[in-house]
Amino acid sequence: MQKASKHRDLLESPEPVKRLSATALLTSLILCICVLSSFRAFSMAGNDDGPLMPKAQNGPEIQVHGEGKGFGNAVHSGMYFRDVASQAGLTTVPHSRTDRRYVLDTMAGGGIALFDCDNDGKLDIAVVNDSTIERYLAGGDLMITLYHQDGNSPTPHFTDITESAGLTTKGWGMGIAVGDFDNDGLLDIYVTGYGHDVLYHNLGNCKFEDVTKKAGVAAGGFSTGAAWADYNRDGLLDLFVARYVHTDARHLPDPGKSKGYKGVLVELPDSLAGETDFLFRNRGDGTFEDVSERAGVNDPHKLHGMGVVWGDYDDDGWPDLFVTNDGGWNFLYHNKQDGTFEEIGIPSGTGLGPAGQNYGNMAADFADFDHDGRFDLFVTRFGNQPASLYWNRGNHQFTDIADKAKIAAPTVAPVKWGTGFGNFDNDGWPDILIANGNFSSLMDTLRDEVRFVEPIQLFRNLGNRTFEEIADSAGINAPPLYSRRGTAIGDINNDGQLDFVVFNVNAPPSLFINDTRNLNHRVLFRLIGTKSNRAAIGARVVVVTPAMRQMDEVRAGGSYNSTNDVRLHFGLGLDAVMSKVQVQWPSGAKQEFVDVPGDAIYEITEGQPMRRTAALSPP
Ligand SMILES: [Ca+2]
Ligand SMILES: [Ca+2]
Ligand SMILES: [Ca+2]
Ligand SMILES: [Ca+2]
Repeated sequence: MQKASKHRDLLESPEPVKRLSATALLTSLILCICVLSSFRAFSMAGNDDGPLMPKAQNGPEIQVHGEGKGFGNAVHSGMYFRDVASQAGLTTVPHSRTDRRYVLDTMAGGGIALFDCDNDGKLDIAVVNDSTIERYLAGGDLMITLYHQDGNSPTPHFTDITESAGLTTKGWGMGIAVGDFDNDGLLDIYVTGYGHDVLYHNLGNCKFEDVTKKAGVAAGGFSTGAAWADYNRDGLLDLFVARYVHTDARHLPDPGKSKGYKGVLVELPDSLAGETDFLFRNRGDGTFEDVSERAGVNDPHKLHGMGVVWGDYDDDGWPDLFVTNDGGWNFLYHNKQDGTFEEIGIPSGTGLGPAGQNYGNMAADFADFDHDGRFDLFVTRFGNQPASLYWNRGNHQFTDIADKAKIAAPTVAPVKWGTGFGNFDNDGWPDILIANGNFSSLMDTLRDEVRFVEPIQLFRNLGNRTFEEIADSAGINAPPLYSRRGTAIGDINNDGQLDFVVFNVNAPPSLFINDTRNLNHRVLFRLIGTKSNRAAIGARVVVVTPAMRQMDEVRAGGSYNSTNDVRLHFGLGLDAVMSKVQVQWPSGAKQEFVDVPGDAIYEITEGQPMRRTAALSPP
């Protein structure tokens, strides 16, 4: 009964829809009259089964709506991590600096990708390289560093293979999205950056070719977050790219002539004009078509785009798109199933802060953190602004419950960048990782400002829609600390426990290996599409155990300009066997497996039996 009253309590939180509507209108007036018109359109659509309530044609029938169920029977011992980056060979130092003055250098760099570049079953690591204005003007730096995992010892080992891999295009990198655009079974790399982006085609054995020109996806300007998804469900991955502000590296303003920030001479993005965003439709012949405008996702308001994540938040089988904007409302693009999207950020409740604030949004991730069968959304932000946990109430409506969930207060102060849901202790409840750090070491001259180097935060999901911050006790903030940016989550040493890599400004990345010891079972699924896109981006898996029902989707791009392991990981608590595993493929095909033992890594090829590719040692 306690559960039911908690649920009711959330539903009855003080008139979230009405309050948001009023603030939405106010903000809209200030921002742009266009928002007002989209708000009206939504209000009208809400009265009938209009464009916001599409009927699924080949959509999923997997529905697991119900109450969040508390802890179930999982074991909760402390989590523990070790940063093993230097022992593991992650030692390449980027060309960068910390005393950043211009928007261009305060915002550049940040992306991390975890992906298997040669299909040997072990995750490799791509780090987006930073640069400096001087180096960029002299031709720039290699856009990424690729570390190949080549060790078999208990501690993983990597070697920098960037040059031999052919990843030699220079520029100034920002973000990374990994997906198999040509369905050849090899993951390809898209790197965003200032000036131009790069598409690297994977030729096999971690060798790559720059195919940007032929593909037509250079974008230009100042690209930030990017992510792959098959938005029109033709079996080919398409690519969304957000862009930030217009700035010219050759004609930067004199920061001495701006008022700076509290006396520190830094350029701030608020006064800069923004740039539009791109959606590139995959034609299937190695080229892409810019469909941004036709699809309604080109951002004519030119808000300052940052993070990008795809997720089917309304369970209609069509991938929707969330884009965070810095100093503007977030875009929630609902996929209308006809090649177009409807932007419902503000009316859905995901556009603004809990009281309608227009925040400096950074990164976002989807997960059904409370097991009610709907994907919720987490958003990180600039300093002095709380993170938001947008709880999905269904019917395209979200409520920010970060305060009740005990996430708002601890996240107010730091400048928050990378984030991701991951079940780090295998209890089945997705936890939340946040990487922090102020934008320039020049901020350290101000007494009351958050530091350039800030602790990482890890919020353990308590299973009752509240969280507890445990990063320090989990060893994550053992020195040395860095100014953090992007995060990528995945099981790097294939032991069934989620590890993560964090981008550090002006230093090699950190590699946090998860050494948590408990009795919880777990499972990983690698999905391979046949009719669907081969990397199975957008495939949904529902895992049912006696204690709980969980779900997740395969994504290719998220966090702050980063990409997590495409394998789906589930903690199973004390249940060693999954009574049901359901797969909903982007093609519309469905598969169901029963009585599947945990403690294994499985491969599921669309339309074929599940195959165990590795056993995990008993917990
Ligand atoms: Ca490929
Ligand atoms: Ca959808
Ligand atoms: Ca949920
Ligand atoms: Ca691991």
